[in-house]
Amino acid sequence: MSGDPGETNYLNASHGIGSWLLTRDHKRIGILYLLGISVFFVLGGLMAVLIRAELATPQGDLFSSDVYNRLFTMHGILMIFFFLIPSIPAVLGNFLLPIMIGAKDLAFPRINLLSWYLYMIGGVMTFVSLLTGGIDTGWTFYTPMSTNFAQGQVIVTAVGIFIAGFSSILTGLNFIVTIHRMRAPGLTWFRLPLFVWAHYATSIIQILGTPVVAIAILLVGAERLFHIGVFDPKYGGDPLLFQHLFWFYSHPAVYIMILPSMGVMSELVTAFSRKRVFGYHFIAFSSLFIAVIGFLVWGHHMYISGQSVVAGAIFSFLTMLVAIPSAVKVFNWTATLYKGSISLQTPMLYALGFIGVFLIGGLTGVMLGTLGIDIHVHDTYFIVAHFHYVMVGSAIMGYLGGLHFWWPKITGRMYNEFWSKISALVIFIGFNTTFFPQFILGYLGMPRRYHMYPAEFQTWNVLSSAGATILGFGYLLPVIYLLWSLKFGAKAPANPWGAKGLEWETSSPPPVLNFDTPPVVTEEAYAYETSTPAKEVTVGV
Ligand code: HEM
Ligand SMILES: [Cu+2]
Repeated sequence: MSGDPGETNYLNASHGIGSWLLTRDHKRIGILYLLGISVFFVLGGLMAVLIRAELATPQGDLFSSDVYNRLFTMHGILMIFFFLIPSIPAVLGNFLLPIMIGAKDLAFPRINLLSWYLYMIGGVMTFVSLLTGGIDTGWTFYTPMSTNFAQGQVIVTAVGIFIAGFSSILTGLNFIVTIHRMRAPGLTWFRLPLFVWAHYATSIIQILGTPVVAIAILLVGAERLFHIGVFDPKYGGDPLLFQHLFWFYSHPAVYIMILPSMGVMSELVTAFSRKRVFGYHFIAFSSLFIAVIGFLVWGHHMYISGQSVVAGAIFSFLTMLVAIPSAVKVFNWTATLYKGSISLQTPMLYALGFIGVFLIGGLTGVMLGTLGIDIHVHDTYFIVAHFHYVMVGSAIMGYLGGLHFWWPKITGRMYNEFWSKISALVIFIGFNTTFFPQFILGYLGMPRRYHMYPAEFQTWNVLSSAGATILGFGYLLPVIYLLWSLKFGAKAPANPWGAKGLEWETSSPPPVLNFDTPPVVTEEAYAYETSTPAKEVTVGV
């Protein structure tokens, strides 16, 4: 296939800001998301740096408790609703899903563009709420804090998140219809790449879960304004109802963040060990299983809310169940690596990092699922460590691994392999130095969401803050060498990694309609054994 300079592709087919802002090309929309998401990630990241600076010393000497509350709230909201949830589906999913199934675009290109606008409007509103006073409820919006006591811009933020929720729902719908209706001839369900399966499962969660949280958050706003009595006992409401509604979405939502990353993992592990993925069907079905069971475990966030022991025990059991499909995936990736011909290029470094980090995140999740342990560490830094291991460690590593894997396809340029390897390493070290000490802090009893702490906790906190600095630099590096590659990077061939999958059969960057000739699929995904041996490529500027 062609990758010749001078050829028209989706990037140079039309010019000018208008051609981007009104585009209906899923590839360009993926890039629009990439820009939006990166901005929110940087903003959320700056807040994280401020939080860790405050926590480097036991006294609250940098911010008042009030400002600190607003900081971690906005950090959580930006990172979860405006970075993690859309990151892989909206950037990589948008770009790759149609290409991977041999389609010309998503089923509803205009709705896809609308989704991006909704996302941006929601994000800007939320950020404006910060500039005009912010909110101090935590990203979880717990009542009665959020309805009766919180200061600031709860309503503006709630509406911002509500609007962005539509973006998530519409993207999910778009993906599901696309996967059902637009697969290339010969592409049966069990020939689909596992990345597509993961997005299918994610989309189900987005469609079923997001309306619940959107309405719950809207009700918080309504309760604040009109005291309608949904959450306020004074008018017949129940503050605990909010937690049920919130976690009914927000537990599945953690899988919106991790499932796409797992999908990326399946692609990376097979491509860089040149092996058919081990247990294809198990991995595909485990995604669906997670999507279903994920809706039944929300009560593990409410063990100490006063719910009955029976409810606690049932939620504990179901929580353990949901760990099984996660473990299945980890076993299958490991088995894929076994006796594979492994090459340690940058995306693979991220994939291996993912496996290590997710193991710790998942196992501590199982610990938390145990009633007794959870009661001890509830609302301590142990929780913070657990969810950062799964969300920052695993989900972002998958995102970065995927971004590096498909960067040549997306941009048509190779990045500097030396610096990308360094940054993968720095991120791994920085991440673990930041968050591992928090398990210890939490176990020792340091509560989350305080800006002061007893002096005896300082050593671990300093370690964590130092790690955060390293991590920050680690994240900065890709920004630099990826931008650099756009101008100075070597031209990417159609298939720089010698990987399998339809996306590697079209040029880099792809033509406007993805393929010069519509593809026909004749073999299963990851048919590596039947292919020519791995092409080692030197990647550099
Ligand atoms: C093996 C799978 C997992 C299990 C068994 C598990 C279990 C738990 C439990 C029991 C809690 C509640 C602790 C408490 O509040 O006292 C918790 C909290 C949390 N988990 Fe997980 N988890 C798993 C995977 C994940 C994944 C994949 C993510 C994200 C991608 C995640 C993100 C979170 C978050 C954000 C919280 C804290 C929420 C908050 O209170 O702010 N977990 N997890
Ligand atoms: Cu949960």
